[in-house]
Amino acid sequence: MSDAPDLDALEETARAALAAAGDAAAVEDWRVGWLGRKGRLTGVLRGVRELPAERRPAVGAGANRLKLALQEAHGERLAALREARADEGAAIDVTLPGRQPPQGTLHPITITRRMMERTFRDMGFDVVEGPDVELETYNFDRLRIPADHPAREMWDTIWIADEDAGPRKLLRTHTSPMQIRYLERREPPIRVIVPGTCYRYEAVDATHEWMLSQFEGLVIDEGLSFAHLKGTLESFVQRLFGSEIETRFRCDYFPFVEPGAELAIRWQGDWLEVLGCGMVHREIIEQAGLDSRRYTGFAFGIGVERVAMLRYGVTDIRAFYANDLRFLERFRGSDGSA
Ligand code: FA5
Repeated sequence: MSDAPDLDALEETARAALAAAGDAAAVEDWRVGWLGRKGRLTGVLRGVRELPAERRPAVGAGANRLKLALQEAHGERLAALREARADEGAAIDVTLPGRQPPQGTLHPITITRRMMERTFRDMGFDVVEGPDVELETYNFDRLRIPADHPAREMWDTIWIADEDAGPRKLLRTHTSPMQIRYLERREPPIRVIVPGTCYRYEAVDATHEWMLSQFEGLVIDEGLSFAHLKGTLESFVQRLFGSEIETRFRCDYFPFVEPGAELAIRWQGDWLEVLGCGMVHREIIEQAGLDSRRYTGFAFGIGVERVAMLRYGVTDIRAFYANDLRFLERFRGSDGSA
């Protein structure tokens, strides 16, 4: 015949073991060890039937009460552990070192644009921008390039398909349309630059991209001559590349200037054309309602990618827009200051 179990001692042992279970896995082990099919308390309950008949009801009832109490304690322990874990997640350890998110770098063309813009601002130029989607008339006709003019072939054009029969639109092939737009709104003296992206339907090679950036320059005042044009552009180039830089002016043709020229810079033993320029054509000045005997001026269009190639020693223009991070990483730390 078995002795009646000491239920108080059992409860104390079980509760101490439960309090020592530090995580969900340990609590589960405790549950199996005490309340499972082969658990200690289950064994006690099974042993009740071997007790003398007169003791069975009291011990049986006590063991059942203990089972319920331990089941309740088990639930409470699990809830307490869950709460502690949630608190841990919410806590912020302010002593941990900060984490720096990955940082990008400025694109070399953005750096070059900013540097060029700063240089022109220092020389007293205003800065304005114009639309990338342009009307045919500003990009060509009003620059003295009518539809049947052979000079249109100088700019292979990306046209905007438009169902309407309205004026034809295109992606501007150069920033020169802003000469006309600016002259519509402003009176001389004018000294302005227009940075902007241009688009050409042309074959790409080491010095030609189909998408390029230009800086248009327009200066109109009384008494300006080709000497002012040369002086301004040489001064700009020297500020950018130093006074040792070798430059070459040659005659060139653009319908909206007369005379016209190109400026090239010595580059890897060869000449790289960086800009087109000239004295603003008399008709363009008259078209703006100005007296061309009183006002004269000059204009230029500089290729930003070409300037960037020279400045950074880049031998293939296509590298700028190929999105190769190893190339772009080289410009980390540059800030565009001249
Ligand atoms: C023009 O676009 C004229 N609008 C420039 C101008 C303005 C002349 C004002 C007179 C007065 P051109 O097509 O040559 O000209 O381009 C000017 C400059 O842009 C070039 O010297 C070159 O630096 C750059 N450029 C031209 N085409 C490309 C190209 N496909 N890829 C990269 N840069 C180019």
